[in-house]
Amino acid sequence: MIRNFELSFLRLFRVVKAAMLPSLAALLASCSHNTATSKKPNVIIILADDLGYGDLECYGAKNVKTENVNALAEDGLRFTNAHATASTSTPSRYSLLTGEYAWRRPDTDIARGDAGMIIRPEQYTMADMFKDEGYSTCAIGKWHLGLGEETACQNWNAPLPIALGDIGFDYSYIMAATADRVPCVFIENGQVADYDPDAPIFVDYEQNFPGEPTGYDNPELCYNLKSSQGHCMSIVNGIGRIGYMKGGGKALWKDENIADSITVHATEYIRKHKDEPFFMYFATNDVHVPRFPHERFRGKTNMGLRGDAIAEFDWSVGQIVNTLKELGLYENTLIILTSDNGPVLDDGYADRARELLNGHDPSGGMRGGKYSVLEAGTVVPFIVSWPNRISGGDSSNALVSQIDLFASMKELIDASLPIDAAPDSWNSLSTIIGKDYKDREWVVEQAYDHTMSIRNKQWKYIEPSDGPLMIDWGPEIETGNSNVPQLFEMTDNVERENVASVYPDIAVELQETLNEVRGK
Ligand code: NG6
Ligand code: CA
Repeated sequence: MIRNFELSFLRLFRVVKAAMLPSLAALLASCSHNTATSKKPNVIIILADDLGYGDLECYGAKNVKTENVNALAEDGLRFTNAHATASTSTPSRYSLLTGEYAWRRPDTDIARGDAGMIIRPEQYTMADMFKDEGYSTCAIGKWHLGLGEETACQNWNAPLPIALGDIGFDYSYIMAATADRVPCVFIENGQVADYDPDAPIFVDYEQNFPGEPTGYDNPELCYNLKSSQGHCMSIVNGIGRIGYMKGGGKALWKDENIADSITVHATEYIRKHKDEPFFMYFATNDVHVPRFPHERFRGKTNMGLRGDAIAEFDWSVGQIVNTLKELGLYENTLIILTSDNGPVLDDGYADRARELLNGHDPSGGMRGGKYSVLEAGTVVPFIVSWPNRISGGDSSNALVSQIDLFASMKELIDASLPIDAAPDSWNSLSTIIGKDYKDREWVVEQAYDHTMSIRNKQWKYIEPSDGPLMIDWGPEIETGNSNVPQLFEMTDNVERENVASVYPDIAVELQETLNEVRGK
């Protein structure tokens, strides 16, 4: 553990006390009438993976029942113009947890399973903030932000020298990267959970281990899911993965049990910490590939594995909410349910996601999807519930961004931050909890190839880029790239007609704002 006195000492000096004026948090606390409501709220971020704006019933989906998410939206506030900062996982999650745009750093693209820790112990995270304010903190589920000191140098058979405990999480039970990347084991507090000493774990992203089967050589061993693209290296649980791995034994996960494992760890955590404020980062594997939901969700929808994975996600949400209700914690828990990026259908496994849509539109009518700079890449479901403070049943069309969650949570708990923490995060608590409907001045969006866009409520500008018009390695997704500047009027969140030549001043102004944000 690097977290030591030196760091805390430094932080102590770097800390600047929050504003002189009473904060919204203080005002909220002062108008409460009993201790139950003035107690610091628990905070849970439920972060789905690749869940599109149109994938939930309360956002218009017809082919899947998402009653638990619907109920959360009924009790809270449903946003219709909320953005992730990037249309892929690693940069999106990096921004959310650090309050810094991922594109400010060169090493935040989709991470390998053996990536070294991208957020280093010196960097102040949202979890650090909650911890410093007396919260218990945990991360459960998909991580995808690297582990250990250095890429490709981890010893998976011993405690990792640095892990989530060094960036503010008291407890963690995570998948190192994604379900389609090795190592296919859970890591609990920096070491492999259920470690099997008879099956030491080795991981390599360059070459296979002698004698180990791969999806390339032994496709017949991919009995659970076939690849449609890539995913042909090591085979675990009858599914080909990205990266080579050997060993694992009883520690290897079964994909059909991932939702159960992480959900049980989350509900257990809530029970254990019911008497103290807690912050939980609950990042599901659903609905990322390989989609392989438990058999009790099979056939719940007419959309095959992808639809059934949405049903499984909804179940996880229900388990968390029911546990909170049972313990009397629901009213004073602020839940933010959202997704790391937009939807994709065929993302490298032959799960027939496209063929079985049956009229479903994961992107909710927007253009593009995961990976793209178009709206469906980053406009995500965003539901906020906190019965003590939010009366429920409302929706908000305010333009909001996940980058602002850090500063907004700071306001919520009246925290002090080191001076250089969360540099890109702005406080929008009042909008997030529905006290107002103020739009963010602009949001910046990053595509997989780093094409950037900036939009405000009325206009969206996409920088010129020489990238392809469609993703050129598999998923059938429009990128939004063009070699000329693009400007769209965003009346219904759809990029329809490029009007850059009709309103050149607006295009130039947005490009200048983007340059300023970048050059900051
Ligand atoms: C791509 C993978 C895709 C998914 C994605 C990351 C292939 C062919 N495609 O490279 O399956 O893992 O990376 O998704 O390997 S994310 O949501 O974690 O960013
Ligand atoms: Ca994702």
